[in-house]
Amino acid sequence: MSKDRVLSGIQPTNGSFHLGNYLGAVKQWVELQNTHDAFYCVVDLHALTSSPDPKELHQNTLTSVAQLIALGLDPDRCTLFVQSHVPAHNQLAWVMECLTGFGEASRMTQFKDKSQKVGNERIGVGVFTYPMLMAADILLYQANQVPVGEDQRQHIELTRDLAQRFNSTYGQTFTIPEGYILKAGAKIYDLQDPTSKMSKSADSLSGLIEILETPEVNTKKIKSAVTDTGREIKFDEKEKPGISNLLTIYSALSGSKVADIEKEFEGKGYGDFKGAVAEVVTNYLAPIRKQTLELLDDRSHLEKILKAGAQKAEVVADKTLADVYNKVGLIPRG
Ligand code: ATP
Ligand code: LTN
Repeated sequence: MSKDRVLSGIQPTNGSFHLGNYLGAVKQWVELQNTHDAFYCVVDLHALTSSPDPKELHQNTLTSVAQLIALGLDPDRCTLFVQSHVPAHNQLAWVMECLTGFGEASRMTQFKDKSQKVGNERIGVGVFTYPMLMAADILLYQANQVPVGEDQRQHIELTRDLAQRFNSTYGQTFTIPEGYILKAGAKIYDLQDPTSKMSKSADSLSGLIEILETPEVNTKKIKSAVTDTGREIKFDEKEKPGISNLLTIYSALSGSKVADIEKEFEGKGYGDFKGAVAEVVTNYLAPIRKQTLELLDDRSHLEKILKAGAQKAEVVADKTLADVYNKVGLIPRG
């Protein structure tokens, strides 16, 4: 029996991923490459919607690829590629845009939030069509599952609607994908504001644990994380969001159960616990940071991996695109 297929993407919008990106998304990608036919892309075209500096986008795309490999993606066991290297993504996106209602696209909360922030005159049309490009990313590969965070649920729903609409208008073409969305436990919160998620777009970096940050800086951030009143190390998201967040992080990276960690720290104070969390985090991240920097030093090796990834991806993507073009009535070039 052939394996189910998964596809996911991550934007190269920052120099470093943070612990939320890893525990909420990339860790699942690493596990899924063992059981699924997995396609993962760095979605550089999506990143253009936030008008990044060209040099930064270029470097962040390479840094993202290097980090994904250092975090455990194995280019021999999954297809790792850069979105803009496979032109079929844009080509299918146009077909998806022609299939989407204006009202339907206007209801996407990510678009609504961003357009409210900057206003209709300044919001780019790319932010509006972002979900149709994402639908193309997924549908080109006939993915069965899409591992993403909760914030992407609405985009997956739209993708499913578009796939169903296309199939019923033009005949069976696309696999209908499902979101592979983790439960609340995998959400990591800001160290300074443990009620908001750890996010690249937070106002301050002090609540963010970045994968590529030095151990000294990450230790300092963890030691100054906001904690709660009382002195018990106990998981209680309502009353103790700060300590609960640190327990989630400690548990995810050490493999110990939360209950066992609570026992281990019985009678000890927040200071001891934070020191232990800092140690687990920095020990976990040290080899990842080292390998990322080594990979970035060997540009031609990275480029080789990306070339092979794009070639593998293109075979699947071009087949779907040709089928779509044929079904909607475009004549083949011959
Ligand atoms: P921004 O907050 O600026 O939108 P981000 O930090 O959320 O950026 P994305 O590139 O949008 O990063 O997300 C990449 C993946 O990481 C997504 O699947 C997303 O759901 C997941 N993710 C992001 N932040 C967290 C978090 N704090 N906890 C768990 N998962 C997260
Ligand atoms: N919108 C997603 C990134 C993304 C994606 C995709 C995720 C772009 N294309 C295809 C899964 C499948 C985000 O912001 N996290």
